[in-house]
Amino acid sequence: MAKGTPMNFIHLLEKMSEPLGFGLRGGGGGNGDALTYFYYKDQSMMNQMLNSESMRRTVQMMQRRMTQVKEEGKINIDMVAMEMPKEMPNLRLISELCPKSSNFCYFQPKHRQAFVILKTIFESQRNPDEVFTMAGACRDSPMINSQLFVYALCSCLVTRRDTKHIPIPNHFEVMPDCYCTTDVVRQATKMASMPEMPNGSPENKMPILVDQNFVGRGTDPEHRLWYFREDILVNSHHFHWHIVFPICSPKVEGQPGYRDRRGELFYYMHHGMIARYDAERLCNNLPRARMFDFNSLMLEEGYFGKLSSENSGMQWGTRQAFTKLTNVQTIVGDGPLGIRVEELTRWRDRILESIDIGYYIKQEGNGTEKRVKLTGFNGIDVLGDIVESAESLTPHPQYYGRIGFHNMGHVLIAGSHDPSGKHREGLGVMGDVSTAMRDPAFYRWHKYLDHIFDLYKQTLPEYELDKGDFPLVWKGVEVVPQSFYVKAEDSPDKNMLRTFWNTKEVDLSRGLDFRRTGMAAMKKSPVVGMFTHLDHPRFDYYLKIANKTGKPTAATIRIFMAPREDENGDKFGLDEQRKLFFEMDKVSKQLQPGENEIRISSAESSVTLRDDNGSTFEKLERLFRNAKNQQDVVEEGQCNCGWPQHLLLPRGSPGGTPYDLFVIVTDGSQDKVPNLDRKNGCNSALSFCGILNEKYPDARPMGYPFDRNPYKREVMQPLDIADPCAAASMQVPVGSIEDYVSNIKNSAVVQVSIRHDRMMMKKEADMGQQVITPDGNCVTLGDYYGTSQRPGRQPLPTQNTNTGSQRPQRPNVRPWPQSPPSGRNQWQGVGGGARKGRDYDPDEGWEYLNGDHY
Ligand code: CUO
Repeated sequence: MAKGTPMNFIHLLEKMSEPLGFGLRGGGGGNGDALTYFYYKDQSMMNQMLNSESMRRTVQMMQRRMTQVKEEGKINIDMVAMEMPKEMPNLRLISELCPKSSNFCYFQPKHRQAFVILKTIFESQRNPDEVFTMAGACRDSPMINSQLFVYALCSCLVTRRDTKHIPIPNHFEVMPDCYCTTDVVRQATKMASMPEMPNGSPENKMPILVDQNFVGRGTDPEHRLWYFREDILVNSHHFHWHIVFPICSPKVEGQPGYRDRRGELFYYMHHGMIARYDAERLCNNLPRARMFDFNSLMLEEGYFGKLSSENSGMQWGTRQAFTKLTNVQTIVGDGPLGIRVEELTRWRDRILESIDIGYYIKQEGNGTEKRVKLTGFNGIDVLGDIVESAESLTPHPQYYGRIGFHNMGHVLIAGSHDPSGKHREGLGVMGDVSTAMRDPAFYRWHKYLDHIFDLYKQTLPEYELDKGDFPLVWKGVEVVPQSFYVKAEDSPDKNMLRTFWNTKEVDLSRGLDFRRTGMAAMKKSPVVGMFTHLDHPRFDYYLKIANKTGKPTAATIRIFMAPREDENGDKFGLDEQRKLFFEMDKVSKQLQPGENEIRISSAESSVTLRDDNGSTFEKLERLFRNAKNQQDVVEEGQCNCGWPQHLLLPRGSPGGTPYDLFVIVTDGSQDKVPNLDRKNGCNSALSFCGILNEKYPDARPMGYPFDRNPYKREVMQPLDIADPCAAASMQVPVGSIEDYVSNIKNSAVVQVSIRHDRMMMKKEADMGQQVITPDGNCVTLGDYYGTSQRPGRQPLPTQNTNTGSQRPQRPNVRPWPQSPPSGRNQWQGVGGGARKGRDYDPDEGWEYLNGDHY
């Protein structure tokens, strides 16, 4: 029987820190579904996989028990035998490069080498069954780091043509320890070890509150952005993107894993993150992010993530504010590294020089070098590879850096808190793609990279109205004046959008190592975490497009948004604002002659995940169980790539923040990419993720038209101050977005207001929901957030004094049992009361700290 099934592959990604033989996997597909138990087919394999006698005994005990349970028919169990591959490679080198218990760092050169080797081993198998057998043997091997295994297997699955249809589960379910603070992980482990209450008891499903706000206090203004930086889906999107577009992608078209316009997409996807972050900062009364300063080398913001790695057992490194970047000599567990700031600076200078002279240096196969023009359509793609990047992609590893300029910045920042390794501290969160976006330093570093890309873009000619590269005006097609607007589903008003807080529940039990044995191994209910996140009601864009060409024609509708006002409340000039425009949607439409009424739903945005919960284990298991054929599974392929739908809009502010919403309609026949198979795979988040193993589905430069300077127009300028009559016509860039669209009839702009609703949760009922705090208390959500009187309605106090907080007391706090009950009504607890010393007001970044008002 085939073993390389989608279901078996995703089971390999469950409970990564325990061997396969320790327990059951799966069971999310519905009542009566089979759970899966993987067992070693023979003793010699077990001996190779498990180097401890106690582990072997545990596995033997579990195997006997599972066989017995299956025979008794109490639980439906699929028994899958694990075999050694016919040719098992020597994994020692991988183990030396990335020891099993170290904290895997995607950007660290040695770890990356280990990643490439392991991924290549998986990719070189002949069919999915062989990949599964090899992956099964590597997964439990004492040589293989489990974080590394997840990266290598996921990246292989999306690369191989015969496995690319297999959807990858959410990384926050695979590795919850990268997304949940240590106290949450500890509480989840406690709850998992308790037997279940009788069927149907609500206690079984009571979620643990995952309070991302916990990472800092409102006394730090940067903490206002916690909901963006700590968002689980933002971080898992970042992980997934880097898995689909790994550093080791081949550069030759046609090779497995080749990614069309990969370097450009690196620029564009990260540019979108930075633009969104700046939009978020401005509406939180914070200045736009400043780029990393190569003169001072200072990281002005600190970061204390409170994350620990299950695999290494270490805390992720933390960093004090005003830490200066310095050479990273060694990383605990990985030996000497010797990464030098001076090299980073040298590579930076070479990149900037290449941009200035318009040529880059390419190393030929025979070791010679040549200068190649860095211009035109492909220039940004090459530059993206140079900036990011690694040996396989960069045109000259020695000249631009074997490690990659961008990657080296990540490692230097991740190691900046203990650069000599004398404190034996683990790497900081900047070392991994699933955690990097939590750190404010990420935005400084990527803002610098974005600046480099923009310097290059400024060397290119502007898009002109009706000539040159990709002219802006599409003759015969117009957006009908005043027809463009946006409207939320719950609002009668046009161009008024709203954001609020919402919660999302995530199954933590698939990823954490609960070591369930005995009865607890049969536990059915998941251990659920509840995250708070920004959200908005769905909205639609409306516009009318007049097609005066007299025939049906294909069009692309491109929608962007940007903050309208700067830090001082002044309206942005287009020269600055163009860098802040972030893509909201890109849609292909067939226009009929005459007037076409268009309505576009925000729920199907080209930048967001199609399903905002991503590919949960449970959802995938249900999909695989119910799939009649492979095509049903194919539909889900790559759907985990994409910006979270719930963060499509910036937060706005309680009084409303103005944004400019821009649309341009371009000629679909010129946007079309030849030989593109759009039917293949999941068409979600095309703008940021493309189509797996296909051409990028847009012929224009990414970010068009705001990736280049605005077009110029003719104005009369005085030539001589002494003679005001002496004037001449001069070309100057258009100054505002309104001026910009005034000459492009196939475009329009409207002003939109985004109001942030202080109401805590989308549904009042949510505020009454019982949750368990990470320190083990059972409370209602309303009590936890201090709004118990009228859930979700009562504004939080706006001032506080040292003599007494106005914040409502938290009634009804009762301890969650810390020990298993001996009978149904004998739950007992020793909880220590609700958390003290912090309160929750995400609106203004205020925090009420033991009576002190910030
Ligand atoms: Cu995505 Cu620096 O590339 O993190």
